[in-house]
Amino acid sequence: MALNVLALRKDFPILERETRAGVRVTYLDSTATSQKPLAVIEAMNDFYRQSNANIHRGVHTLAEEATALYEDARGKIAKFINAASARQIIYTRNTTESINLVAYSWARANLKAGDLVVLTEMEHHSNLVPWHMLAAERGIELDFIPVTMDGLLDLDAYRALLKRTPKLVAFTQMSNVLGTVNPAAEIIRMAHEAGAVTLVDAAQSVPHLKVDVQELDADFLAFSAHKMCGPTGIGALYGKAELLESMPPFLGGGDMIKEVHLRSFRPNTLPHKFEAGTPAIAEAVGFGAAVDYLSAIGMDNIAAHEHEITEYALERLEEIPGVKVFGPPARHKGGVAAFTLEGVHPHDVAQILDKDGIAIRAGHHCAQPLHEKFGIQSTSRASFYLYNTKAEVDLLVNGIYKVKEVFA
Ligand code: 7TS
Repeated sequence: MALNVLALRKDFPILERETRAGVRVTYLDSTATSQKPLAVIEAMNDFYRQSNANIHRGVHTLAEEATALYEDARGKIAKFINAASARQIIYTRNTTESINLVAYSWARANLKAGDLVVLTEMEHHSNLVPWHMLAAERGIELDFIPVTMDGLLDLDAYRALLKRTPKLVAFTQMSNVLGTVNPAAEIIRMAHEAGAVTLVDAAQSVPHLKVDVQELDADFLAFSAHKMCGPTGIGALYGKAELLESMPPFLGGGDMIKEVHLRSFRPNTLPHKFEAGTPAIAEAVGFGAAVDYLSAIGMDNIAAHEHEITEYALERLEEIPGVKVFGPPARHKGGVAAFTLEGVHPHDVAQILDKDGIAIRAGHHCAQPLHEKFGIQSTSRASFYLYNTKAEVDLLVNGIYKVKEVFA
């Protein structure tokens, strides 16, 4: 079913906004964060107007209501990624915190000096730096699945890395720069055959593709609400129950305990063991509303729409003399187009486009090693979501021609 994009755009009040007089925003930066539909804004607003109280610690009506809303949202998120149980969804602040939770809790309990962790060359800094920190602290070794010049993972090189029996394979399901959608199920199957645990950075996949954690057989999977029409300040870590149960707590404090004495404590059961302190309650409610919103539209419909826009965008961008788009062809790719324009700094491209209300990002997009691999410092990046149209791609392309005129 084709999306009725013009109708659903009305769900996003910010898309009506003018960034300067008479210039309506063309938002092409959803890879950084998505816009939020009214359903999410109103769910959070209603929570504060109607049900606000702290959770898990009151018997009064508001506390019970707030707890139920917080836990209902967890159930929705579990169902959205087909987790077997809501206990396997840990609320965190974002993907970054989810990955750090695995690095601090699972990895510190299970990895020792000399153990190998396999990452890829296309990782976001949030799936690199926690492992650098552990390497410095513990002496674990890191190695990387190379990225080919076409922007794909080199699976033969991966096969060779697996012979060194890594303990963990942690990789992004979709690159935030190249847009590459990696063959996650295959990567996980190969890791398991070699005896490794897997961690999927799903920050860019869960918002855009149907992700089924049981079908993938992922051990851990991390994502953020803010990239999937939900609020900032909340994300999730999915984990296999036996792994999460065997792991020590991450942060200590209220809510994550069963009992506390002056000299000891007993941790709580899942998922509370990993949720210390008052969490982001209204944000959890907003996260649940975002999942409802995306589910009602259908992830397959969203993915098909984005594919159509991306195919069109790549075709139009590649027509522009001096433009080089990075990453694989559209069939291997989500809605991301990172590019360079010959003779013009990526920041200048973004700044000039902003004058026409076109919002794209420029920089290394927190994937500096990937840019180094391609011998560049930065790119301009347009990214697409369910609310973007081909007309917006045309605005982008016309804008780039204007940039060329400025620098001619
Ligand atoms: N992993 C990937 C693949 C990402 O794209 C991002 C954010 C993260 C992890 C971290 O997510 P966070 O919610 O914890 O910040 N990516 C981007 C981006 O491309 N531009 O801004 C943020």
